[in-house]
Amino acid sequence: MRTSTMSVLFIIWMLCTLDLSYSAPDECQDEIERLRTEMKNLEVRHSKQNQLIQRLMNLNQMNERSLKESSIYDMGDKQYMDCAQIFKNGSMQSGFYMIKPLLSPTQIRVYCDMTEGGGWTVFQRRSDGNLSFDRDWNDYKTGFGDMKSANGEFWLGNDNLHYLTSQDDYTLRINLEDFEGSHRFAVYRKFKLDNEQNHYQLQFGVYTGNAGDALSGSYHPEVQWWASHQGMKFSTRDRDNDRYDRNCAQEDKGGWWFNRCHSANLNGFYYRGPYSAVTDDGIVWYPWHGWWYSLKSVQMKIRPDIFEPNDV
Ligand SMILES: [Ca+2]
Repeated sequence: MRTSTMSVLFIIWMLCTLDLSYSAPDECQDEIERLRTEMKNLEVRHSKQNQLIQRLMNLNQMNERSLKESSIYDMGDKQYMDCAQIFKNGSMQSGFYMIKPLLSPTQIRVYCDMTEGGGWTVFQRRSDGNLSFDRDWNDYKTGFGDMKSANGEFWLGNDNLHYLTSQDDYTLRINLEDFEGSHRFAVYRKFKLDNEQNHYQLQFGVYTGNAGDALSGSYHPEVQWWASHQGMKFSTRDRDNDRYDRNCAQEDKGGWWFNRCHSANLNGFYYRGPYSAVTDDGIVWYPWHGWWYSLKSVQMKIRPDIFEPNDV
């Protein structure tokens, strides 16, 4: 379109110069101006159309990705004990899968995160504050939340976490994001939950990462006696197993392995960044942003300590 307009412009200019057909120079000049304007308009339209095409292509890619990640994959009759086994079997797409941990009486639906090396069974996600995590013992026992959307918020359930972590040594990875777009992570080896009779008591091993070691409180040895979550029992607003004379879960608005009370409260109330409240009840990871900053998103996931994707 542009080339043909330019060609016409050139021909008219030649005719004007040679004065073969246009007797009046003004008419000739007018025609050149008109064509120049038309050419500019066409260029603007062309550029706008290109931008629109690019936006549509981006949107299409996003939709495809979101659809894939919220897909529920049917693995047939074969049973898998976790997402690591599914990954090793060749399924490398993140999404929902059915697994059956050895001790579990039934199959359970889990979100498998096949990024960051793959094979992660996700057991907690906070992403937008749509879901309240201020829930009772039974909800935390069985699990709750959105197990259909790619970015839904949920808790997989303490029974399921117990089943999963008693069949192997598992590594816990916690991914954190703040409202300024920064990302940090914390990794703990040998993450394990005891059973309900023992109040889902928490155990974990060595820390690595760049978010700070909130779970053990090693960032500040003097606070460990009241802030460490090592060996703590799980508490909810209706089941107080903490070491505090009042009820941490009630005051801090979520179920967790409270001490007196915490330096990590990832099931806390969804504020947006800095907050003020009676207690430090936000989504807190103390060594990174302190007690008075509530994080934007959290993902907690596990994978066997020894994970070699090629070892099928
Ligand atoms: Ca108490």
